[in-house]
Amino acid sequence: MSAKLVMTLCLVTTLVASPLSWAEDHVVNFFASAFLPTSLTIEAGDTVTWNWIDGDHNLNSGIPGGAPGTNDEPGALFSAIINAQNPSFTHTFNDMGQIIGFFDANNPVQVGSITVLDDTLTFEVGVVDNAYIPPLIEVFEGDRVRWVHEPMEMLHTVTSGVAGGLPGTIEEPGALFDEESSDLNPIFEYTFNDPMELPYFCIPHVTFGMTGTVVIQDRFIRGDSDRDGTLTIGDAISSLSFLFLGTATPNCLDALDTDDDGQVNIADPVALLGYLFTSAPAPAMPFPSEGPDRTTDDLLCLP
Ligand SMILES: [Cu+2]
Repeated sequence: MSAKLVMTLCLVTTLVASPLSWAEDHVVNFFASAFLPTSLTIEAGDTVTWNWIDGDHNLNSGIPGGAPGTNDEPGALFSAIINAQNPSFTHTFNDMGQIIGFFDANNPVQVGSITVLDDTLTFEVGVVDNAYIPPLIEVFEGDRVRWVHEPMEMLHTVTSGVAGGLPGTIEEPGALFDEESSDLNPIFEYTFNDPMELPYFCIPHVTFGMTGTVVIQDRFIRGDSDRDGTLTIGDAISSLSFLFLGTATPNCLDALDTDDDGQVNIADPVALLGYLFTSAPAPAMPFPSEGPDRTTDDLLCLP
């Protein structure tokens, strides 16, 4: 079996495959006294290129007279002269969930906007009966968790770390948060931006086992087994090595699950090679950009 695979791989390797890049480029055309389109919806990591067609333009991010210190401030994120000599300008948008304005300072009635989509979610955990329900929650970086105190329930805390956790580590009590959960403070929400496995506990009731865990997973590209940001034959080789040569278990098994069936097996590198070298379908989401896997399975993506 594995000898055949190696032969197949050797054959396939002789085909020259250039790494593919997944971020999309969107184009705005600058005419003499207008640009088109005036609004765009893109994903984080995408680029927008402003292209000169005619006229003399002074492209600025923001809105005319926008508040200083905000993204509305003219030129806060980018500014560029666009004319016959400087016919194009490209900017990459990396921050999710924002609406970024742009306008032509030479003709400030010309305004446009770019919406960068947000694919994060908010999860809820109940605080009731000396327990966090559910006690284990798996999210992706950028997601929020909201702890909701049941009315009339006794006072609890939502405290990151473990009781007696080592100072200076993520287990130190309150290193990230230490909030009262009570009728006076019924909702505590926290945004998780760093992948990790985070324990937390209730100070008054930890001895009754009132503890919980938030697993914050890394965003990934499906099929990108070696986590280098592009899909190449190297990803198939890395999957096959794990499956058949006994190399270490990757931290992000989710990325290996090309066909998103919740299992990592030979079908995954086969699907990947099929996509790269034949007309087989592309991997399921998250693809082609990095993102969370919202389908339910047992595979995790840890950093
Ligand atoms: Cu408690």
